Amino acid sequence: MTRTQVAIIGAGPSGLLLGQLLHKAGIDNIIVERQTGEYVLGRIRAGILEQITTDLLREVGVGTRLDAEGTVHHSIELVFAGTRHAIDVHGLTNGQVVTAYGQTEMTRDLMAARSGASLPTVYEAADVEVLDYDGDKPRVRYRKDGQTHEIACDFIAGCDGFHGVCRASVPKGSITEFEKVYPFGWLGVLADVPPVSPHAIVYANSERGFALCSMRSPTRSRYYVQCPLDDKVEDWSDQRFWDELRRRLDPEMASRVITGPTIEKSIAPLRSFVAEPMRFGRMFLAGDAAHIVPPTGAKGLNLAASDVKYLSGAFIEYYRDKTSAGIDSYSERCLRRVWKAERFSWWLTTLMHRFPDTEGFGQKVQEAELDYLVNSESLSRSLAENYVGLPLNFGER
Ligand code: RFL
Ligand code: PHB
Repeated sequence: MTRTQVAIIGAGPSGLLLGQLLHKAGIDNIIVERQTGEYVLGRIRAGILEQITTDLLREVGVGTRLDAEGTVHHSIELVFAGTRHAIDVHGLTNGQVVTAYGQTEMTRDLMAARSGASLPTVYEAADVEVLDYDGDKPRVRYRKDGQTHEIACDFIAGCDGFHGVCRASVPKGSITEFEKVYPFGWLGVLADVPPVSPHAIVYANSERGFALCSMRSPTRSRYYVQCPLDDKVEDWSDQRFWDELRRRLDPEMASRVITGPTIEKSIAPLRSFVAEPMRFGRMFLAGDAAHIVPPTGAKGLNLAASDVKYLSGAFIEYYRDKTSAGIDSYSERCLRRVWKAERFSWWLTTLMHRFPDTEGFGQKVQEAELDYLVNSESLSRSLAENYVGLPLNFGER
């Protein structure tokens, strides 16, 4: 049987970042991942990193490419009722910014750092099981190459995403789940075309539904439009996508959209979800394994980063200072921050999307709220400070 201090399930952003933070603190860890590394890298997802997340990446030594290739955004733009308004995020938050850097790129950098330091990662681990985390000697069991393997550890970190095995292994009576499923999805495309706005991320409310324009680099763009949940990617030719996107923007911006062949197209459902608590004996959930936000607020990946910051701190305190205070407060600390991001993401989703009952009145109320928001410094600041991410110790005494 192999032994390690922390067995991490999942090599997504939370598992990889946690592994790196622990390694920097001299804590052994093994990552067990169901997929291949290429598969993990093939998932096109998030793009917007809060300063907390970029600081963590630099802290673990993977900031070089981020600093060279990431694009710093000082503002976001809101489009509604055929007009466009900038929110000066930088100015409203004492100089804070967000950085556009694809989740794929961040994952690639973390994987390279991990293999560069010869840290163990088991890819293509089948039938992963988390065992005995209620007691003192947790274990992880999996199958690979026709054989059963076991890892003995002090702690298990469940970084295995929404469909992972860790949360699913907890008895139903010990966990409470809160969920809201939205009656629409996002159709996203990636294309090697210059972004419509190199300076801002554009969020559009329109009578035809929501649209989002995000730059990944000066030559690569990510666009989304709200679509019915039962739509299939095959229903959306490139031409149909670009036409629909333009119809949802203000006329001047629509005329500036540069189109081209798409290199990825996918539909994602929108969901809010929180599981409480995030600790079960010696097993800790982090990232999407514990909570999901609709992507409107760009918070999912950033919450994964703040969870593992708290969790690595708790493990460091346990091994170095011989105290379990951080471990004991992990769930409560995370959930406080998680629920604020849940609230923000739900609010922005509700404000920007067309719901089945939006109709004339609902549309007018959304436009009135947006008009109030862009003209009220206090509301604009509230949006901006949530967008860049609340401080890690926000509200703590
Ligand atoms: P992940 O990325 O799902 O990784 C979990 C890993 O665990 C593996 N796994 C298992 N391994 C072993 N045994 C098992 N039984 C396993 N089951 C699963 C999986 O293969 C996988 O490799 O979770 P993690 O690390 O917590 O990271 C979370 C982020 O991926 C997620 O929150 C973001 O992508 C959300 N998100 C966004 N977040 C942002 O902060 N900013 C954004 O701009 C943003 N945009 C987005 C998004 C998510 C989107 N989609 C498709 C859901 C845009 C979209 C469209
Ligand atoms: C992205 O670039 O994929 C992106 C940007 C902002 C969001 C969600 C996704 O709110």
